[in-house]
Amino acid sequence: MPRQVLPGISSVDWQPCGNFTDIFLDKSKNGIARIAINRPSKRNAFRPQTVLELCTAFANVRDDKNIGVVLFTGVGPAADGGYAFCSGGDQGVRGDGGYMDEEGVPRLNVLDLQRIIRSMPKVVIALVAGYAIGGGQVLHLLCDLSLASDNAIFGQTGPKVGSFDGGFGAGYLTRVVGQRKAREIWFLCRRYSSEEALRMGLINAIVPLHELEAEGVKWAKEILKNSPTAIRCLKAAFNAETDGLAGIQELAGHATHMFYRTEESKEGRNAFLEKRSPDYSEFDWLP
Ligand code: S0N
Repeated sequence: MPRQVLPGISSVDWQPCGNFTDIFLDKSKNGIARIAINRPSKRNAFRPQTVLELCTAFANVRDDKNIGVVLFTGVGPAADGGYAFCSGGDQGVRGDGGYMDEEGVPRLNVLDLQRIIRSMPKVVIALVAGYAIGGGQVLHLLCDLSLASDNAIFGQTGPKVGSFDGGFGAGYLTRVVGQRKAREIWFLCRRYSSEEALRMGLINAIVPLHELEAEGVKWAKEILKNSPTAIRCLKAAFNAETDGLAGIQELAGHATHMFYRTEESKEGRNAFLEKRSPDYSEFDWLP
């Protein structure tokens, strides 16, 4: 029996992977992975250990050539009935210089996680049930697509709790919802319903809570019918529009990756190994 992450019936025979304390990583046989923060009693707030495990799970999925789409979510409901995708950094372990790990080292390692989600050449779909607040709202923002249940609530608390995310959390949010709305979200720290989130372009669709995972699986299956290389390059292209040289590096890396597979590129490698001059004469200078 696959472990339950969200309410509702899932059509996927999830296989548990890895040995984690704060998260679940499950994979299906048909190209989908599911990563879930498993701290419902804390509204799925992340501590350094949670982020470390999320980085490990996302890196695992990135390196798995059988996986094309990741569903990213939070386990719910909590014992008190509350739901959250993620409520941001765990304020209980926030020290003077960051979030304290087991060794007492202050960390902001969620920034590493943000970059992994953004740059991995697979599609990440956020499934938001309940709160996506603070650093949790930023994590949801960085996913390629976002499906929210009708009970989802989005917002920032940074200026209330003495923090802010001036990276993707402000800059990329502005690209998604525009300058006026982004400033409103951060300056006023209001909460927004899924209808409001849909209207401002923060999410792709609203789904009844009990159908959220099934809808995520449906979207994943549609994506998986398409060309992995086209999707990979498109994701990098969307990132390149905002991410400067780091974004161009991603897109160019994919181009090099594809070039390696051509006869033209192989001629250069073969000539070097055979200690001769390369002969590119059969390759056209196409317009
Ligand atoms: C999520 C909220 C709205 C849920 O309210 P609700 O349903 O009424 O439940 P509660 O009773 O409030 O909560 C249930 C239990 O969960 C605990 N809890 C909830 N959120 C957190 C949290 N973030 N940290 C620790 N514990 C949490 C509650 O304490 C409660 O437990 P008990 O019953 O034991 O008391 C509501 O809970 C809420 O508003 N939560 C806080 C949201 C928040 O302010 N989050 C932090 C925002 N900041 C960040 O995320 C920082 C991000 C970051 O790391 C970063 C990244 C880049 C650059 C900078 C930073 C930076 O450090 O700022």
